[in-house]
Amino acid sequence: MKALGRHILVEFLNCKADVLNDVVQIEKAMVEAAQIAGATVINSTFHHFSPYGVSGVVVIQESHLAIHTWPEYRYAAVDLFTCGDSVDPWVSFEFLKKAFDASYSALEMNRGSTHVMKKGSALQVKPNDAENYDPTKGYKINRNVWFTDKDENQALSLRYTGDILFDERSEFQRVRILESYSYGKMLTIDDMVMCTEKDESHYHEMITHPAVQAFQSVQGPIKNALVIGGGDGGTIRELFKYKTLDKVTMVEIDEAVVRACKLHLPTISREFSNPKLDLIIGDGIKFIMEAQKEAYDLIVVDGSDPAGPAKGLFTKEFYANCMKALKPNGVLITQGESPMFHAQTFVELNGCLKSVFGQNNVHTMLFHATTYPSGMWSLQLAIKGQYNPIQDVKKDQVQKFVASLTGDNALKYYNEDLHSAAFSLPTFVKQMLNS
Ligand code: SPD
Repeated sequence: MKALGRHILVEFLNCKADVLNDVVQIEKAMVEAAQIAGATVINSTFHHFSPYGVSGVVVIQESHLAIHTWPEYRYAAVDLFTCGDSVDPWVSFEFLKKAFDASYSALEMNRGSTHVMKKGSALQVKPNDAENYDPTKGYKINRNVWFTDKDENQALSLRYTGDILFDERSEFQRVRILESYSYGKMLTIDDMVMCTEKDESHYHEMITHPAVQAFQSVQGPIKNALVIGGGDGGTIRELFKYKTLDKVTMVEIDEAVVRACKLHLPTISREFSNPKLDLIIGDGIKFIMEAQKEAYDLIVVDGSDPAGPAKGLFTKEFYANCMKALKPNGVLITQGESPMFHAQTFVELNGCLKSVFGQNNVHTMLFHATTYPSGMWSLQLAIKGQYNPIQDVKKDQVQKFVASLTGDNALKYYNEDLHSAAFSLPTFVKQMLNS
């Protein structure tokens, strides 16, 4: 190509009027149009005008897609501007034509024809090194960038420096490590925050210690644990604070997550070298289907949200298999999503676990997940036995354990008071679970 970019000016005519006035649908279509063409979406902003019309832009790593609609004329003016060879703007065009059910006229222009320009040296323009991407170093976007974890109506955004330390599309998902301004490095999967250096302790301590402490109060030292997911290594780091463990088996589906975290998040992933760890890169759902009966004291389900490969971690079949693989008095703990952000999944997962483990054997905990949407996150603790993780826990034992951890091992979130506090639920959450 003898130009820096390709710019298609499109007149979409005879479009569906209701679509052209629906800001949510338009934004979704424009973002998908970018993604389907292989572009990397940086951000999008869309606005609805009263009474009719939508304007918006999707900023992509390779330039932008923009739209202005006049629903009363069933008309949309669209700009599809891409740079480089990796993205074909006509793929976005085809997608939008279908989405708006439109007829069209379109004109393609080359932008920045190189034969009329000379590359200057005086400006010292810093190259974007994304094209020479090296997973040990990453690359930088020289822009003002936000990472946004959102659904259609709510979002949590963290501003990051533009340093993208790791960025790979694995067989399952897009795995990135970004440098944020306020929370240190963060692991993201697709468009969701998985953990950040600053607040990962909240999640990893709470998904581990309440369950182990409850188990140990009744059954004695923990020996054998299984982690499904947990590819960043934070959960096994917490587990290996129990020296009585003979073995921890961890089944993570995506080796890219483990590799990324070993490279860039050493404080989280430091126990991957522990000789008591049996790390299996494979499907946890299949693993548990074939697992030995009554093998584990503890099963931790440290998965992602119920989209992509983690979907199967929210089913009755999966938990029935977990129940079989637990020893008598064994404990299962799973991340339970947010009562505010994923109300339905939160309630359904609790019901699903009760149907497997029994109505009185499933206990909900809440904790502060400051970088997950809504900031309010849950864990579900299920017991294969007849004891209670709050009343039967030996508080002095918890206190002793917490006090014994010093230096790098010291806990930042969990303690003996929080053990029972985490099970105290706000009224609206109790009502959600009883309805
Ligand atoms: N929305 C985020 C839910 C992610 C739960 N798992 C995080 C992995 C941390 N080990």
